[in-house]
Amino acid sequence: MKTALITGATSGIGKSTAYEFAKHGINLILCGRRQDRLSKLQNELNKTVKVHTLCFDVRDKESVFKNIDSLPQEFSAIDILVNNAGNAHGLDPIQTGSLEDWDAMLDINVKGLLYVSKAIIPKMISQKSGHIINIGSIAGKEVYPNGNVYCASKHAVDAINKGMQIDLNQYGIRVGAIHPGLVETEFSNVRFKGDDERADTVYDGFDPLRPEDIADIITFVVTRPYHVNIADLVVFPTAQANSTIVNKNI
Ligand code: NDP
Ligand code: 8X3
Repeated sequence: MKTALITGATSGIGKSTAYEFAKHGINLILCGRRQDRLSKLQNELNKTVKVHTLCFDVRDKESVFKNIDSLPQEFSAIDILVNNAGNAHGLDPIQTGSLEDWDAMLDINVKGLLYVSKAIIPKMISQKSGHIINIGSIAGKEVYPNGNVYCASKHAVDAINKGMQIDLNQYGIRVGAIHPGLVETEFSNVRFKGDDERADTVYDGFDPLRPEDIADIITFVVTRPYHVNIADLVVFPTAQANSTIVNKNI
């Protein structure tokens, strides 16, 4: 049986991926900052697979390494890492963007992903196998108005994904990124700092992706035969053509 560590498992894409992996018999290490949600998930999913939870902030490098080093023996071999934790903070032009928002996006989406990866890659190298899925975004392929620093953070994820592919290939480790377009999760609620009305308008008038759609694709990617590595994948809702064109009410 395989074991997967999923960051950002308390909501959205990460949470749906936990459910989908459980259906496929993949044991789970679920990570996030909200212990109540982690405990609830553990209670539900441990009827099907073994579940361990780790409550830490990916920005806190000491905590990242301490938590991953503390894994019990039965969870210490990690076959799959889903680097999913992340968010946008704000949607402002570069001239008025807030330093706190910029720090949050670069610290979580880029440095947090790197810390978690650094804690796990040595295990995969010694196993001579492993699979890292990096959750990027269409914002990592294109830059859109007011997206500036969020787009920069996701362009960094795209570059890190490619760098991991090059450096880890010699160890038999699979690496790939999935870059979604608009997925209805708590993403916009976080971006707009709890302004749920504004968040809802992002998904008004068209059928957005659901977190289950991305979880289904992640599961497809990790269940390919070992000689198949899906390296890079952009996924849109049908109504979305690129990062700025969404055809509403058609
Ligand atoms: P959600 O807001 O629903 O989920 C974000 C997850 O990240 C939560 O589980 C949250 O857990 C975790 N997280 C956030 N900050 C931290 C932190 N500092 N430390 C640890 N965990 C953290 O959003 P999505 O599911 O949509 O986002 C998941 C990923 O998908 C992100 O990387 C996002 O950029 C990407 N994405 C999303 C798209 C969308 O349209 N929704 C499109 C393209 C990419 P907790 O708060 O408990 O810590
Ligand atoms: C999330 C999708 O278009 O809001 O990464 O940047 S978008």
